[in-house]
Amino acid sequence: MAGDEGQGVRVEDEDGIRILEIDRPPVNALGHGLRAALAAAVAAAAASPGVRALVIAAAGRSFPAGADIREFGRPPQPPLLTEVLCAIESFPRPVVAALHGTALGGGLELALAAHYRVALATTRLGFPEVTLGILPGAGGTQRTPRITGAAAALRLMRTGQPVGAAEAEALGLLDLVVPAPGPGESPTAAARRAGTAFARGILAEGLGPRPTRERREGFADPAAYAEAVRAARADPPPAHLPAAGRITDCVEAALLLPFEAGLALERAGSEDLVATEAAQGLRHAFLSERRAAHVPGIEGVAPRTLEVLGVVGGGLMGAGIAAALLSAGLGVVLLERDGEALDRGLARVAEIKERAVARGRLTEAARAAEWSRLIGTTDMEALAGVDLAIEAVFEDFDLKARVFRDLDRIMRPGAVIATNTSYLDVDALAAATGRPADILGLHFFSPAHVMRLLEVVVGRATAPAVAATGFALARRLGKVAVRAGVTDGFIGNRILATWRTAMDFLVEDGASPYAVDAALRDFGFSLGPYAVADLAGLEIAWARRQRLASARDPSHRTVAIADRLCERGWFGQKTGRGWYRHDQGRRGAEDPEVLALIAEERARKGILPRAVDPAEIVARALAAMVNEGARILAEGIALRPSDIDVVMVHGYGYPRWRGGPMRTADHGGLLALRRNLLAWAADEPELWTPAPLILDLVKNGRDFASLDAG
Ligand code: 3H9
Repeated sequence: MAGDEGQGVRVEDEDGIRILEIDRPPVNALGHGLRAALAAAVAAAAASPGVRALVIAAAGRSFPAGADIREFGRPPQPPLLTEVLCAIESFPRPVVAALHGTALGGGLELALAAHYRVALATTRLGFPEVTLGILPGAGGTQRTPRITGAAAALRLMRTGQPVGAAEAEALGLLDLVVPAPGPGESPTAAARRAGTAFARGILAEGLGPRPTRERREGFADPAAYAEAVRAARADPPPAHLPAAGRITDCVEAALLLPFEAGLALERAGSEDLVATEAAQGLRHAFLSERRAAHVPGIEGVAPRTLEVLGVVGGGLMGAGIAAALLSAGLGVVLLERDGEALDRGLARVAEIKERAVARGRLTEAARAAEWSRLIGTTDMEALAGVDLAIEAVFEDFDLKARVFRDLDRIMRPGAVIATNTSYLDVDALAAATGRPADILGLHFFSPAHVMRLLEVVVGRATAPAVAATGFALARRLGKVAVRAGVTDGFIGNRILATWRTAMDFLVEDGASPYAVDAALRDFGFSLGPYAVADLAGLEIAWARRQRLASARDPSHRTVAIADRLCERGWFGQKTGRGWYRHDQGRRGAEDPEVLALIAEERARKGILPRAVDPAEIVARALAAMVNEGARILAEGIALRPSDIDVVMVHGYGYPRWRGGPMRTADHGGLLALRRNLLAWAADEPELWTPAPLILDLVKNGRDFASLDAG
């Protein structure tokens, strides 16, 4: 953006020290305009003989959080970040970087191009590039190991996990860590002050520039260096995620090649990787998650205050929700119908916390603090004072409506009532109360303390502040929230139902459920749909099929195999049998009796099984998801295609590196999708008739991504 030229860097002088303060909200991403401004400011400082030292700091919440991800995949606009950083490194007088917030990716590379680094104790530093399918492309792979050696550099860059300031100091990445400021001073001002004081000290000591490219501490033990590279090579990433391998090559090159040649290798790696399908998909996933947080109509609307929340039902779901709320620092009142059920519910919460302690994710003291915020009760009146109550009782409309009526009677005006239903009509539940504007759906995914997705189901009457409260709660819980409208199954479960129908048709036609799961695992799902069904339990979908049976068009094809399993009491893992046998190990073994039962069903319907190859399984799974996704979009149930992608990645194990089904459809071309749908619709029109939106997009030469922007 040419209009950005010269903007984003504030220049101030203090006793011969020039302070460059980067100011590009929200996270000071190093986009083109900012790079140009920084390059110009550095050049101007170099040409000013009165400037004895340079301090690079940042305004707002953070030192740069990296390159501007939105620019990736477009033609690079000069100056390149790596060029700007080389200019900083060769600055003729000392350069100090003053860090606060999150110095990530290109931001950390900027810090490493400075000669000295100072940080607030609360700063997080890291190279998350690998999570975007790329490598640190502005000298990070060459400068970092010169300071830390190969093992730490590889760990930082291949895992993408950030480290705190103390660890970064121990690795040699920071020269000084200063305490975070008290309430009287902003982190920005504190970091700037620390950086300037450090620069003054350097000048007083007569120290000069210390270019990282000339440092050698990290090369002190070449054998250990080579061993770390060898160990990384012995742990190769999957073929579709090549970034970690290229990072290893670059770190190896740092020791073996001159600095400039190492930079050239890094540059080539960066250019190759940014164009890979994985990098495109991961970038799409990152940006989609952020976009999902922007919901028209509630932007800028203040959420209601949340301090103590009620959870109705201490089953697996309710206990998981309670555990998540406690982790977020909230108070929880857990309600069960009798003492025994309450004991079981509390024991479930305790077990979750016990596992967290055993894994070192929670200290004993923190657990005790969390436990003191939890009240278990069998008296509904105990929910009178909560700010928001989430019902997580059995999936039955009448039961949930009764709970809603009771909550409505007891809870104070202005308090929010939420349902965790997976399928039921949130508008009808709201109508059971006298406060429909205060009702919403909060659809957690199981296990609720682990899964990051939350569908915020906004009903016809839900007030904007109540919807905003759902999003605020998700943020507090560290979850990714997606707005969904009211429909059977909302976004995710409605797509799942269609996708499962398509797979059930294939199984009845000749594929085995195990072949379906294997094909989708090879595509990148962590689990196939039948393994997931066993994990979640088959009974909820069974109840739903029974509920919808009377409304079903009798001319439509139905597959009864899952009903046959349920009739035998095979509900999945919890009963030891489902699609798989679970008596020998967690993963489940293929079950010849299930295959026999499928064969019986085929015979009953006179279906001659046909061969189904993995490519067809994947093509039909994807087409079913995308076709249903397109209908959901047209109905306004999902706001944008990328929201559907977020739901499928975070709630259903869709491979993140592919971005999501709508993106995969764009990638493969909507024309090919339309061709498949039309061909399959000839036999099964109720499932495969293309959604009008897909036909429209194809006709106008557009793709789903073109709808994301709006
Ligand atoms: C890189 O640096 C490559 C280099 O090696 C150089 C190669 C040549 N770009 O997450 P939030 C936006 S790769 C553009 O909600 P939080 C985000 O979209 C990069 N925009 O806040 C959102 O916008 P909006 C390596 C970015 O407090 C807003 O900032 N760096 C970028 O929960 C707030 O974001 C990374 O991978 C960006 N780099 O978390 C770090 N980052 O308000 C990626 C953020 O319009 N970023 N935005 O919706 C993060 O991990 C988190 O955003 C962060 C803040 C921890 C910084």
